[in-house]
Amino acid sequence: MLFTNKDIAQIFLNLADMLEIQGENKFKFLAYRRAGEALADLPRDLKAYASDGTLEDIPGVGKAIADKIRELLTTGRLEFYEKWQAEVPLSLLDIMRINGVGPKKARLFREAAGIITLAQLEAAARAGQLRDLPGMGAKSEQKILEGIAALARQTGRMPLGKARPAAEAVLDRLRALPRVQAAAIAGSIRRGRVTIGDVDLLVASDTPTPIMAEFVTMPGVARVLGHGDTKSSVELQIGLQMDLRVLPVSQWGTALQYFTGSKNHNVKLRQIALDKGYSLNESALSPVDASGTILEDAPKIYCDSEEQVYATLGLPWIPPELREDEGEIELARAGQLPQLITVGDIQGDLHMHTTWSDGMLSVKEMALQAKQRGRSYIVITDHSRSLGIAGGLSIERLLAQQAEVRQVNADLNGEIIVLHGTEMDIKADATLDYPDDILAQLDFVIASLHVSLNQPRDQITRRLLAAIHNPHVDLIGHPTARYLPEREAVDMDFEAVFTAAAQTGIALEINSNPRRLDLEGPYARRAIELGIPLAINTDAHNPGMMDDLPYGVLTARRGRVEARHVINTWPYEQFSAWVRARGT
Ligand code: DGT
Ligand code: CA
Ligand code: CA
Ligand code: ZN
Repeated sequence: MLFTNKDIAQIFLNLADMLEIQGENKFKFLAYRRAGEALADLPRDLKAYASDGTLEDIPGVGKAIADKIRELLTTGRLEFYEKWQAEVPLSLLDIMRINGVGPKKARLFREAAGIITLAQLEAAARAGQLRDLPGMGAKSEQKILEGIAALARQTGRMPLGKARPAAEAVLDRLRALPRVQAAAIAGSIRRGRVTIGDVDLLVASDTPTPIMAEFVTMPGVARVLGHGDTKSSVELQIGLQMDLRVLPVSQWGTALQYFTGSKNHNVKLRQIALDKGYSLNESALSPVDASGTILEDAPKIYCDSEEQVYATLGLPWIPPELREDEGEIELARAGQLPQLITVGDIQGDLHMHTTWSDGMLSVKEMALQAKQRGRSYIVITDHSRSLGIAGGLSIERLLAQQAEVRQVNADLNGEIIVLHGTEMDIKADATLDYPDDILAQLDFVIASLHVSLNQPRDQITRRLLAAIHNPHVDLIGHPTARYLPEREAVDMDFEAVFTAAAQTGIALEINSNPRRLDLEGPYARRAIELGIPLAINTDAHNPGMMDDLPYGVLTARRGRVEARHVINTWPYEQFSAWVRARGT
């Protein structure tokens, strides 16, 4: 049995739930949960860490957890997990996916009513058998049924590119109301996660009532899940849950910090606060005594900015994209936070399509659109000949296109520099779609996977290595080829691919299309650690897609990427010298 990192992560997350249901020591189950979250995000195979002997360098992985990972990798089993499954069936964990049902309720349903599956719970609720259980009632029974229905409607987490515009639209609406002093998106959207569970909105105002009233009645609301003066929740017709909190502007800093998360980052900040004699929550820093009890008479510290929250804890402000408790607090404390890249750093766009293949605009129109958005150079990279469905270019058409690009470039007279390239397919048999003598005539060559994405790991890896080792190829486009939500990343040997990329000096792409965001943050971080150059491109097929650039930059920031790591932040001369040095 072969385990992916995500499989192993899930085992630890399940263990955390199992231990919590059984009322085990909090430190134990939190440790498993923390490890599970860390493992799901790792840029390398756990096998590689195991063979390096570096499992315990992973944040959240100590000796006990490392032993369990090794047991899984070597035997394909984990005795400890099997023992726990005998105590807490996996089907019971499903019950905790219902909104409002945590480990205590799951345990209650099982112990008092023998319920261990969602179906049994639904049947019991319909039969009115839950309302008499301790702490339950007719109303909470109804909530369970609603929760089960909501679960069935849920298609899982929503891509950032869909959730963020929806959140911004609501925020704009709320900002326009009277007496709104501040408004922001918090939660996973602010941190730039690729998929979003629910939207967390914050508004600072001294008049919450009309703001909440607008929120629960605005167009697009399918259901009101809660309506109060400090917190309301709605479910939108597009299947997205939104929470809104309204608070006094004097507490803006603590609230924004708290609701931005992540939870793990906050847990660590709270510990730092305690060490300094404060209890930190969403409204204030409250002085505590040695036992951690809040001193009611001592004055609280209210923070109207996040900077003040971090400063009170002796830290510089930490960019939201880094707040995952993956070492960022230690970096902040040491004064070593990276100078994260910003959208304004991007000068060129190295990947875009025109009507020559499957794009919407001509070469000249794309150039003008890019210029309008402040780009100073672009590369036209249409699809290559074998990609028939996308109108891939034969060699003759590729050369004809080159003549057009040269003409447009001359016409634009330096207003924006337009280069000629290709997004060449890496074919299923690991050959490239154009011969070397043709590639040598192009200004810039991207190679990408588009077909036969379900091939086994060996063959996918072989294809990528073939492209990386071709001296004419400058960039691997969207390296894992994932396409949210329907297509997962290809199965590849990251270690081999990244090692080869580091050796040949080829660049890897962070594709800004919100359905791709590929490479994702943890991989981008690994790439720069190995000295691999990156490029953040839009892959625009129409002018609107050029506006996706912020998603790519957000993803890069999650990977701790700085402008200097990204070849299209460089001025044209520097970029062009880099390409020439690669021998294209
Ligand atoms: P999501 O919604 O799954 O994409 O992820 P988040 O991070 O937006 O999580 P969410 O919506 O549950 O909570 C928003 C933030 O609020 C979270 O990042 C940190 C904070 N928060 C929520 N619940 C807790 C909690 O129980 N403890 C702590 N420390 N923070 C919490
Ligand atoms: Ca959220
Ligand atoms: Ca939330
Ligand atoms: Zn493309």
